[in-house]
Amino acid sequence: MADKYFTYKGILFPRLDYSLEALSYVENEFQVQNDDVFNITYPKSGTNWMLEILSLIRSDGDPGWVRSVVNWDRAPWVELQTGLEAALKYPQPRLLCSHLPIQLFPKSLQRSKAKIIYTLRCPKDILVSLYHFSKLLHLFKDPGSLDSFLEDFLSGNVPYGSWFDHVTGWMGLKDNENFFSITYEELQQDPWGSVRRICHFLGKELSEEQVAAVVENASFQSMKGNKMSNFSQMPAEYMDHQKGELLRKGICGDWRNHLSEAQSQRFDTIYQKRMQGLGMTFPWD
Ligand code: PPS
Repeated sequence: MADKYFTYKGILFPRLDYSLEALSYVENEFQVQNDDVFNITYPKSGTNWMLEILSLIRSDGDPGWVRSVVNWDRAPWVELQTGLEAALKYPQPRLLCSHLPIQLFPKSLQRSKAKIIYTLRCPKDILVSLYHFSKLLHLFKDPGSLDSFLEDFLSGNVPYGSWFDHVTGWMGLKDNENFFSITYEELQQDPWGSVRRICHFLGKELSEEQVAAVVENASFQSMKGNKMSNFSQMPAEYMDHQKGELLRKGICGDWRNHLSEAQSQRFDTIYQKRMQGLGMTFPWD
């Protein structure tokens, strides 16, 4: 663990492309602008799907931008060293991504009218997705057995910390008019309605044809076939392309194919304990 990760304020981060200096700069000095749009997620919640949807909304459904510019340049991750450099050079209005828990997010958010889109996903599906991705992404430690990874996940002993803390922290903003939350499950169930709701939040109305173009060009198959969106351009230093892909299955409920009854029950016990105070229900409850 010690070799691949370091700790910043109690949260694990990969050493590759992250640093204490960049994280501290992002938290304390990065200036959020009123016209920034942030795509915020806990890892494996549908970040890249939402990035694609937001890119396509910005280009009125025209796929030209998503087919010509790689996704991490369209919406850089501010906490990555390379992403921070790109974010600082990005012309306004910026489209940015982050997996940061709220307590490490730029403090300047409090003084801004920036829009936050927070995407959530069934945490058991996140666990499974993260387990597979950890085997190919060199930034992450090999996950070991699913049993031990389950315990790491439940205790927040994974990069970006606890899913429970992340969701509890960000959902604390749910009554803020500049905050919009949506689930991966809603995107799957009603992509057209979801895109319309996102457009409405952004104050950008698209025609029915444009909404359909956003949905079509952000579909799993379209993204899988788009080298600007499927991470195939990611250098081998970061990812072992022989071992798998970012766009793995793209379905809801894959955890049922991986977790044993005992593992699922163990998850449920912790989930109920950690989520009962939030007073919210989700599609996977
Ligand atoms: S990351 O690495 O944290 O930024 O990953 P993230 O993009 O958040 O999540 C990756 C999972 O999202 C799935 N995905 C999609 N599902 C449906 N439709 C579309 N268009 C789509 N794009 C990405 C991707 O397949 C990962 O989920 P799993 O369950 O591993 O397949």
